[in-house]
Amino acid sequence: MAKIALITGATSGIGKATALLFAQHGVDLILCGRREDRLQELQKELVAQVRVHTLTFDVRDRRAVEAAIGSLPADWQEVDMLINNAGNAHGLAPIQEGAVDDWDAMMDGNVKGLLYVSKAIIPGMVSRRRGHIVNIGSVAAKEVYPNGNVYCASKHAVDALTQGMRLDLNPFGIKVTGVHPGLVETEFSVVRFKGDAQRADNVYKGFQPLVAEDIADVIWYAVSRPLHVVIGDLVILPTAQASATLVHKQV
Ligand code: NDP
Ligand code: 8X3
Repeated sequence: MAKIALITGATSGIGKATALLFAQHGVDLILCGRREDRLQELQKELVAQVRVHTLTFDVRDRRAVEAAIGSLPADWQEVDMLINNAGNAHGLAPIQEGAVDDWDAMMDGNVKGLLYVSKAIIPGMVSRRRGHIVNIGSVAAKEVYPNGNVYCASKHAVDALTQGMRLDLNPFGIKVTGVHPGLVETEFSVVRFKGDAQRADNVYKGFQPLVAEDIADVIWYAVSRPLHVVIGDLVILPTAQASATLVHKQV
């Protein structure tokens, strides 16, 4: 029987690329996001390859998360792989100038949203004594950069939760992996800069950034290891990037 993966943030970027790659490997997919039109488009594209079920919800809305995952039909409930990918940065400002709404969006989405989804999936994995959780952190989970304050805090929390999950779920044979990308050209910066495409483009000028497929590749590598192997933690950077703050750009 095909394995089942639930991917949050499947409407774009890393989540979408992961869905496309998993489908090539015959993994049945539960695709989640807020933009229902995109989920339906992706479902149409993939349904010839694998079974696809879509769930439209905002990860920040605890009741919506519970209702959506609680609504899964019986033949979708045994989730083998949870890819906690949904998340974004909102704004890039010094702490004294940051917008509280942006802080709420990041802490509620990147941290609490990941927890709500995990809470809905983990009990089934525990009772089956198997499963794999992949949390998408960031280089911002490992380092703090100027003006990144709350986004970095949210991703440091993801890193801590990844480690905590690995400890607590260890007796049940559940694998937990942290995937921490550097600069990946997706819709991420357009969201961070609130639709300012020019400013977003500038982030990736002068060097070759990662693309979403690079990270999907790493996620697939992690989930396709033999049963006795867990990839604990991976940082993936573009070759031009040495740290959160050092990127070699050609001017
Ligand atoms: P995108 O903006 O392209 O994708 C973000 C995805 O998350 C979308 O599918 C979006 O779906 C979903 N999402 C965001 N907020 C919510 C929410 N409140 N509820 C439900 N879904 C939500 O960015 P990326 O693909 O780059 O980002 C994916 C993950 O990778 C994020 O966690 C990000 O922090 C992380 N990351 C990104 C890096 C980069 O440089 N791009 C580097 C390191 C980590 P929808 O809007 O339809 O709800
Ligand atoms: C996304 C990469 O450097 O903008 O997590 O934080 S960065």
